[in-house]
Amino acid sequence: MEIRKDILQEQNKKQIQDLEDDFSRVAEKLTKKGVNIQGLLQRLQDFQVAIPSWALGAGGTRFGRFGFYGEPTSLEEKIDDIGILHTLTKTAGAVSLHIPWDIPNDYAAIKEKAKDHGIIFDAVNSNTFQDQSNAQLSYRHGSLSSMDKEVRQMAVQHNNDVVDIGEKLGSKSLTVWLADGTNFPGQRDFQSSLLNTEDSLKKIYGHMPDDWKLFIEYKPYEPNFYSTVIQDWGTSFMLANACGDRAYTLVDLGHHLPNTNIEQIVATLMLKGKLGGFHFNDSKYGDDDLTVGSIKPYSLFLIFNELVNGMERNKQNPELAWMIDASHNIKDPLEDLLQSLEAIQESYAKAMLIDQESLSEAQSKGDVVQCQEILQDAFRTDVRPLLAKARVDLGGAVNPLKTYRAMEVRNKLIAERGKHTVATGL
Ligand code: PSV
Ligand code: MN
Ligand code: MN
Repeated sequence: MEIRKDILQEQNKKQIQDLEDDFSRVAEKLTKKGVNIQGLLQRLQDFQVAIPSWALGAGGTRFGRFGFYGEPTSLEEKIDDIGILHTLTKTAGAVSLHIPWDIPNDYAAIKEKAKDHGIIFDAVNSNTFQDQSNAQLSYRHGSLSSMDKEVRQMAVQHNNDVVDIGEKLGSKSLTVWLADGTNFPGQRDFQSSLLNTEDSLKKIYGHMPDDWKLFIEYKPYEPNFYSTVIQDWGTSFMLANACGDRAYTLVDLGHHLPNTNIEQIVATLMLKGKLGGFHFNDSKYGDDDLTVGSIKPYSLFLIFNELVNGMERNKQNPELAWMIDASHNIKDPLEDLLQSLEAIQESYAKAMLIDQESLSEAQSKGDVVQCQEILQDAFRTDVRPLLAKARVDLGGAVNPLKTYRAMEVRNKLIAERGKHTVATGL
């Protein structure tokens, strides 16, 4: 299934006049406020978000899985799905693979396919939260943190293998998310678990090529419910520092206890030059992995404010690896990802509209009311015509979701792949 450019343009034609009208209105208003519209469009066009291979099928819950129809069953088909997203949005130009789910059969062919779609290979993810069918040992009692040296060695070796696979594809980073932890007090010694983890991560870091980065993800709970070895940003930060300059903390929006001030964590990590990766999703309670911006759009905007600010101010922080980390069992996964991509760009655009100069002035005067006015003025701006303009200028769709539906993409995928296909993933 391919999005034909001529059909896309046909769809665009029906909506282009409305877009031009809406765009001129916002652009005129913002220009009067001193916004550089061309610069803003350029930044939107440059912003590429990796799609995780596991988000292309319907995700499971702890209680079961309702598959979605026409899911991709091979890495090739997953890349094709991302190709669909990228053609429509022009902002999904990367894929993040999860090994062993996505081991390529033919490296040259898969690279060629990705290239054809304009997709690069972003961070590769390792998996030590499941036992593989041919495994000699089990991760039941932990992986990189295990008390058993041989289990730790197996987990380190797996991560090294993932790096080698990523290397062949042109990836430049490894993301480690550890499920290691305990369900009951007294189950394991905290200090030994942490020391073992540090030691294992250092070994993996040592195996990475010199131009690679290591991203260390944290999460307070789940799958373990009493303790998690890398439970918070402080632990991740500490481990990253222990590994070296090219090790960073990765913030996943869903990996915080309710009401955590994520924007402040972002600011602190960027100040220290240690924020390396970012996983977008939304949640009400925990690691819900819901559509970006569907529950707390204002929080996302405040987080983006710190990200934009940090990208400007903290040159000590590297360029970030952006990824959507979501997975559903209800929506069409591609429609969901289109919604997430739009929400990300929307928040990014709004954050770029914040009048930072006036904000600092109001802050220095202690004018709290004005500070809030400045933030909310940006947040309340309807930036959707700017996003549409940015992608249309690159050949994307005026309205990706509308076009996806008008083209009956899912039905075509079902016709090609069959109805009851199941993608590998979470
Ligand atoms: C598990 O919480 C998780 O959602 C992490 O966020 C990882 O990034 C992802 O799975 C893939 O391993
Ligand atoms: Mn994640
Ligand atoms: Mn997660």
